[in-house]
Amino acid sequence: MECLINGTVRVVGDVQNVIIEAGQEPNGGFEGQVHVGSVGGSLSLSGSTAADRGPPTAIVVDYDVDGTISVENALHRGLTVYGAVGQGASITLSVALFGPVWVGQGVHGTVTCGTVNEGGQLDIHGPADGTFHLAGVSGHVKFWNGMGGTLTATAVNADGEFVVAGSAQGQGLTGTATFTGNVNRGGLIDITGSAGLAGSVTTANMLGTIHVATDASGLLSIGTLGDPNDPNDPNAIVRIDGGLTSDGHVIVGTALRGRLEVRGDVHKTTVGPAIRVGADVTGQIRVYGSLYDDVNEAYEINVRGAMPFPGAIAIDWDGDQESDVWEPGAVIRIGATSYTGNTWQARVYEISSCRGDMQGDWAVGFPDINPFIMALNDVLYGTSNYAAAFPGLEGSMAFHGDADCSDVFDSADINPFVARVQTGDCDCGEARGNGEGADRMPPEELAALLAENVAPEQYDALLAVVAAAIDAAPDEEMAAYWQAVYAALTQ
Ligand SMILES: [Ca+2]
Ligand SMILES: [Ca+2]
Ligand SMILES: [Ca+2]
Ligand SMILES: [Ca+2]
Repeated sequence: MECLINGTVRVVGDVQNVIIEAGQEPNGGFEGQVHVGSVGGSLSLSGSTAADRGPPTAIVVDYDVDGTISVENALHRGLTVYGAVGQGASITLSVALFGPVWVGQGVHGTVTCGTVNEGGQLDIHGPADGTFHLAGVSGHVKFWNGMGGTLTATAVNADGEFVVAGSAQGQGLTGTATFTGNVNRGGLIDITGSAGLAGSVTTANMLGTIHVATDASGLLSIGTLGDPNDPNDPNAIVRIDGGLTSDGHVIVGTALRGRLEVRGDVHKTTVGPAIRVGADVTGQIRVYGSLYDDVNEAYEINVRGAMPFPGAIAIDWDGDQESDVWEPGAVIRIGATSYTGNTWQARVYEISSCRGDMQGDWAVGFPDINPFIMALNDVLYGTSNYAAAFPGLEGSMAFHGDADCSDVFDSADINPFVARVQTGDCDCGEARGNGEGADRMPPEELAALLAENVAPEQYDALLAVVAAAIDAAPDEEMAAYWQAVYAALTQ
């Protein structure tokens, strides 16, 4: 069958061969609709589908595609397949996608698509164990029931979304997805199905967001993480809400300048270190849970470069949880140095369980005064100087600053903090952490101690904190005490 049409072609049975010739935008384009039962042969639009003309959906297939559908120019309007794209079958959208493409019952064959433009949408429902070739993603691509096939694409651009969802157990990214280009700023790869990242995702440089809503038991491999012009890029985020389980591992080929967050645990693998970075870390690796030892591996986290400031790695990043541990035997290797436990001087942290320990050495004392003043000042005045000065510790700042164990870090913690500095007491519990039990030093002595341990540029912050202590004093005696401290500091 060969015809030129301006209206609707409706074929109730199986289409064997249909060629529709249409002009190209802006002068021509296919303005009608092809509505068929199933496609056993080939259905081809040799031009583009005209934008803003004709019915919203250019091609409708009520059942399966077992042959080929091709659009040799841009698809401005929709393509709907209510059935499946069978094994050996194909849909080829040669140039670009501006409208919605919807497949209801899975893809076992091949889908090839030019750039998915802003407003363009590719939705695949049902099993997707076929082959997918996409150009750049500036619109939305969503696999509703997992992706178990092979996908190649170029970049994910700003506002582009590549989503692998799932509605049942075992659905997630179980196949391989390879992005030969970058995930650009504002671009998103989102794996929300319950199987998580069980297959692999490979990208070039990553400046946007990769999110895995459950565990990662497969491979996430990216080129550089973060903006090459920004050593510490807080907007390039790889976030795994679960753990790195089974053989789950993350490889950053060169520098890590953004954030790598594992919100669960880093478990044993059989495939080498769970986290590997090929060059320097100047961003952050945040493990919210535990770092477990893999007895078969020398290192659990391996950074081949160095970790200059502000690079940081923190285990139990979000604050001390007793069940979250850096397991003995687990090793973080940076360059030629192996770390086997908390090493605050190198910003390799197992987050401290010590209240008042603001710089991460698992003790509370004079060195904590300066960071405490800085942190409380941030809380009171909305600045973020502590996060900048102590990268890796901002997630646990409120825990450590909460010297009175009230679950809130505020001015009421000043007094108990000063008591802890004097006694070295780290713990919460009965008759502890409330500042009692420490002999209060004379206000002039405390003022001298504070002044001595606070950096000159922090002096105003110190005065603000002492003023806050006056306001927060529980009684007149304490208020008078802090007024005397303030007077001594401002003499
Ligand atoms: Ca090991
Ligand atoms: Ca934790
Ligand atoms: Ca300390
Ligand atoms: Ca508190």
